Amino acid sequence: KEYCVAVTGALGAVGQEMLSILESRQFPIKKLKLLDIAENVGKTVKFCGKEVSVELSEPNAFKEVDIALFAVSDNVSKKLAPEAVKNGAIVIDNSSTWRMDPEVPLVVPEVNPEVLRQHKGIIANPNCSTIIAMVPLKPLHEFAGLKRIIASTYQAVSGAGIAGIGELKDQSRNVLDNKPIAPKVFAHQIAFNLIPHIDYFEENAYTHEEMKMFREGRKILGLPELMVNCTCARVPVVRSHSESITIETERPITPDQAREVLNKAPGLKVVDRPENNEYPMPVDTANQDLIFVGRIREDISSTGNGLTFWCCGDQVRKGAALNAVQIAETIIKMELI
Ligand code: 11C
Repeated sequence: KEYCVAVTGALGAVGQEMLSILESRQFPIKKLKLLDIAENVGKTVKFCGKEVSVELSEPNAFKEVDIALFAVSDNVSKKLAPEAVKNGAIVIDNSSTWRMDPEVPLVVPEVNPEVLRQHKGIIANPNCSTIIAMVPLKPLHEFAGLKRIIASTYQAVSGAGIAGIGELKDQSRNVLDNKPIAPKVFAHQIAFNLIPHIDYFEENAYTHEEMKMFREGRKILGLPELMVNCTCARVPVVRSHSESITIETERPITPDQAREVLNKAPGLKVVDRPENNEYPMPVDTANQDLIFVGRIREDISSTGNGLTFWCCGDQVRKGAALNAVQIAETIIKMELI
């Protein structure tokens, strides 16, 4: 069977990546609709060798749509997603608007596909750094039972969209040429620096990005009591987020056991040969589908069962566009459409 698929926000960084993934994975598309804001209407995008025109993203555009992939802002999603559902589409939404809504499944297909059965039209795609952490954490949880997570993220500028990449490149040139810089996308200079601040500060002094790992992680893993402490930093890397993760588990797990478990789990590649200087790095995971995991070792500070590892993943692909397309593939496979 083939489906009418809409990509909303088709000209943005995530929308463009969604299109390239739909094409490369030969998603069963009967008709493709590209939707975007008024100023982009009429522009064309090549898909499977044909030029497709961008139409206005508005409720009536979803009339014949089976699956709508949303890569739009929170405000647009809040208004438009319910309208798309009313018009008969299943919405897979990349914004943060619906993620914590108890009626909305929050899904990483390798981790919790079963919750898709409860969908009522809108399905939420988690935050990119959360997705990247969940893929290795799930199999470790199944083996040893997660009690606590301490994570530090090193997030690429493309997490802030195409403008973030431009700012890093321009600033890098200007700093090297001793020219003045004027940060716009980020609160401070990002070239030759890092910024321990992503999204706004909440009342508890953690950033909203850090609390996404806490709240979304608990929901995805189905562990409402899980202890999560996260620090998120923006680093001068163009693409792919990296994360240092330490876990405390109910039952013991050795680094060898962890490697074995992670080697067998879906969506992962273990790259862990420190003797050959082999470990995951963002330059190696950019444009890759898998999350790379390495530096797997005992947490030598732990009083219980502690394990530490490092992972990297392309946040535009697995952290956003690919995960959304995989959700669409999963709802088809589970016959939920
Ligand atoms: C970043 N994680 O790297 C953000 C981008 O909630 O979907 C995605 C924000 C979100 O800046």
